[in-house]
Amino acid sequence: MKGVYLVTDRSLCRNRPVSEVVLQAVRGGVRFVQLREKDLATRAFIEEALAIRKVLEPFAVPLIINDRVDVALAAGADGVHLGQTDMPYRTARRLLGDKAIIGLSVETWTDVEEAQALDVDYIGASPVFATPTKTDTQKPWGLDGLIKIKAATRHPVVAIGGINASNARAVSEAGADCLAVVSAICSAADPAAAASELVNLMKGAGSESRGT
Ligand code: TZP
Ligand code: MG
Repeated sequence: MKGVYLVTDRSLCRNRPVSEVVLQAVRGGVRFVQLREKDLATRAFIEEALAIRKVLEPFAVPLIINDRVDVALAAGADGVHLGQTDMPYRTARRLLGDKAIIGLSVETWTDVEEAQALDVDYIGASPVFATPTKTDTQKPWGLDGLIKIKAATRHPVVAIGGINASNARAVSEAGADCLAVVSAICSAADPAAAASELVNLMKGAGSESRGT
């Protein structure tokens, strides 16, 4: 896993449909999309997931569903992202199969250690920085925490929380394989441009043209 990872939040999309923001984001180079819906009824969530899946298909960008294994199955999504109080990883794997992408949030050092025994596809270091987008979090990892996680884990690391163009490079250099963002893309006037800026800020991206 490598690249910019969009996590959606309809309330931050400035009255634009989530599908429109997702389309712009993948045009700008986003490589993974997680549909995160905390308030939608199950049926509406499935319908939304099917619509986003259609948007992503031509780009071969995987659709990952936040929390809900049932919605992922019903919509034929590519995987799920699980928090520490969601369905246990092994149960989700059994239900979704070997090919599914399953990510797991790590909020404490114990979470990082326990994830070593699980064949998750990535761990989500959450949050890297404090963010108004999600306030019910544990203590932010900071760049130091991220470096420590990267050194200890056998899994790809997806960093999330307070990431934007001003810190993307530093987060990437601290070892994040993916930069996961909500507001930096969802709330941007031009989500494609915002995505493309983040892509270019990732370690190794465009290094020749920047002369670094
Ligand atoms: N999980 C940890 S922080 C966060 C989530 C879903 C929100 C990140 O939002 P933003 O706007 O990119 O800081
Ligand atoms: Mg969750």
